[in-house]
Amino acid sequence: MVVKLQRPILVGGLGLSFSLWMLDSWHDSIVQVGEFGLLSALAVGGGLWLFQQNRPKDSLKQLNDMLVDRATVESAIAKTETVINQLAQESENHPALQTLREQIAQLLLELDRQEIKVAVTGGKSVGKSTLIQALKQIEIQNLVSLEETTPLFRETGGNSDAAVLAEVAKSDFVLFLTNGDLTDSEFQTLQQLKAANQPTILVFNKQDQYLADESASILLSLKQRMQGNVVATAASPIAIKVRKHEADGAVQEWMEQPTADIQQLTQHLGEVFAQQRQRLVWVTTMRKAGLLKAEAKNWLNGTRRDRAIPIIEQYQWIAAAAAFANPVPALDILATAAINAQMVMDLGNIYQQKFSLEQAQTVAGTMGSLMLKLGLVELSTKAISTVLKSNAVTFVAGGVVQGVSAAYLTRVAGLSLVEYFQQQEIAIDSGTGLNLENLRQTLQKVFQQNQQIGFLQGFVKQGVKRLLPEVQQVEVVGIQKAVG
Ligand SMILES: Nc1nc2c(ncn2[C@@H]2O[C@H](COP(=O)(O)OP(=O)(O)O)[C@@H](O)[C@H]2O)c(=O)[nH]1
Ligand SMILES: [Mg+2]
Repeated sequence: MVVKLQRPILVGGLGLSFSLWMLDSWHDSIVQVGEFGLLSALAVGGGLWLFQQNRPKDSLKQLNDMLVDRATVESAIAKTETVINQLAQESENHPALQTLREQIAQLLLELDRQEIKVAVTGGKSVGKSTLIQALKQIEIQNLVSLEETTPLFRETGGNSDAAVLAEVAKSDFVLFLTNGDLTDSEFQTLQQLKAANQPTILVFNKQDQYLADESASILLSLKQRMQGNVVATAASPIAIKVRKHEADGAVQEWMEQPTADIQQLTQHLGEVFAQQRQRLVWVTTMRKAGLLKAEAKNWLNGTRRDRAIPIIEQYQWIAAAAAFANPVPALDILATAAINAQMVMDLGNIYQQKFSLEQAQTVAGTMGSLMLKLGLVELSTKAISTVLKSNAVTFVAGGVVQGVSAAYLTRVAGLSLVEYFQQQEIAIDSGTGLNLENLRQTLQKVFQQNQQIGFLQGFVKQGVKRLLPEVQQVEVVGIQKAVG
């Protein structure tokens, strides 16, 4: 302890950056000092104000960095409303409309919400309930509600963490509890919260379970990982044995429960809530508007997809028939039949991406050369002929490979366009500026999704049935014979 206590005295004589660096570790030693009840007795003196400045300001800073004001939130809500209105326009009686509209009305009211909602989360038994009890006893501030989530990181139930986080997303401030060094999943969850713009502070609870040195070094490493945004607490410190020696030599012993050590936390919360109450609510409302917009867009994409799939299927069989009737070398399939500019236009229409015929032809051409470059044409014709040969079909009529391949490539192209359009902002018209890199990735992804052998077998069967209905019958008869 003595060694550590010398640090503050050093600070004054060192360069600023070094002292700032020192502050972190210095803070830790103060915490320990506090534990031993010596703080007041020490000549920390003039340095103390520096220590005060080193309170975990980072969730405050984090909030200040979130450039959000009332107007920004209102405009986010308006954007969400646009998507909902678009859904109403395209699917008048959509079952989700009512709740979406109720939620958007709610968001406008939320802007003036007074009560701050704090979510207390973390793994099982980290002390969430205990901390809430302790905080309630000293009443951090009025108009604050504390809510404990179900524990994170339980092995059972795959997506239960996602459900917890969805719940947490509705709160204004998150206390994330841990009892020591962060596990990988704890760290990842904290990153997720950060990415979601959720003001959070990491609470290192049960620090009493460690020796002072240990807990100081844990706190230091937590701070390094969390850019300082950490406080240490002991919501319910272990009872300690007190021994009293009487004058007559008798010894009395009893257990004493130390009071909760949550002062760092309450001070921090006090500052955050005093300075940032309004902003906290805005940030939350902004997040909720974003989530609601995503939900509305999801529904919208769903209804659009329902209209897009039959169109793709239609073009798929047109392409199949054309390539079957007029077989060309496999690699030329694209050029002749597969990606129809008219399909690009039809799909674009569904997704409010208007193309002129000329633009659609460019898109079709671009997709064709991308598919060729990515090797998708070769891969699929090979896969399709393999499936055809291994099928019960004993002969493969000329043109079948070409026909089925054309259908398959049309499908991949159509689904890729759907996927690509889905990612676009709603209500931004013009489909001119095609993001090629994005399209390339989408094509690859969709191709891989439709590459499974099971899918290909089904697709080939369907194609054969379309192109050669009589072969299908032969095949069926053949199977029946084999069974009989
Ligand atoms: N030593 C110690 N134990 C604690 C502390 N906080 C909570 N506990 C104990 O940890 C256990 C789990 O606490 P609980 O609040 O139920 O955890 P929850 O599952 O996160 O709600 C209980 O036995 C608490 O008494 C603390 O700061 N120090
Ligand atoms: Mg609990």
